[in-house]
Amino acid sequence: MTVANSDDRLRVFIGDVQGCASELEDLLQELRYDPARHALYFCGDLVNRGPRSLDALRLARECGAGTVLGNHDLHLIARAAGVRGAKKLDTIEEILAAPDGAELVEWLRGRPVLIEWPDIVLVHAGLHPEWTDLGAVNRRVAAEVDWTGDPMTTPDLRFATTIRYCDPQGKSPPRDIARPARRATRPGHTGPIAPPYAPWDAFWHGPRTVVFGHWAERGLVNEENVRGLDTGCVWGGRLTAWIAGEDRFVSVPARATYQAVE
Ligand SMILES: [Mn+2]
Repeated sequence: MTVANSDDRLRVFIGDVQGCASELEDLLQELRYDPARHALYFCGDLVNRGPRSLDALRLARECGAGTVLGNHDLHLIARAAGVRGAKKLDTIEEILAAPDGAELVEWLRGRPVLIEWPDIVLVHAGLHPEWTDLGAVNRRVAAEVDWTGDPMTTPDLRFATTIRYCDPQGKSPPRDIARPARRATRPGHTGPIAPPYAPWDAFWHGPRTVVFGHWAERGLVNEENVRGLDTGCVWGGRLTAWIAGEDRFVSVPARATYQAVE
């Protein structure tokens, strides 16, 4: 979906919440969030692994926030549809059991893969190097995805919500280097990777700025035409916002380490 410029509010983009609703409340306070002045946009993965996924989902929806789908959101949708079982670290049972759970999942299912403006593109994980017409990607996904099955079988949806490294044709590297061991990476390091593979954004040359999440191991990314906002709150890091109009980051620390770094 393309958002018109008729909204004068400051666009505030928020990284992967993953059920860290307390930190989201802290961040909104730190931002002095005012719905009349700020339009909120989430990078996806509102839920899972953290302690308050139900509250995070409710809060995002109540704020009227723009949100793109993340892999954990898709996991919740697939579990609600009964086509996937629980994973060991899942913390989304409270949503499935909540009186408004079905409604919240329905809301999530209506979120796009990409949100674009004349100057910014929002996506959970990354953009395929060969995508030129991003509106067409949203339309293709909407036409192809079967919500009664596993949405991850839709190739464009899978790419946009999971990619880290790829080659210039968008091909992923072998699995063993796609996701290097967590201990092998530090913030600012992108792991053992060799050409032709590179972080997907190596193939993005602007002019629009892409805002994304998903890559906590990489940490904050502040490069030309790219802003990466997953600073690993659920792992005991921080929850980060980027105020686009001021090109400024605001973040708050995690109140706890909710998931241990392996
Ligand atoms: Mn993710």
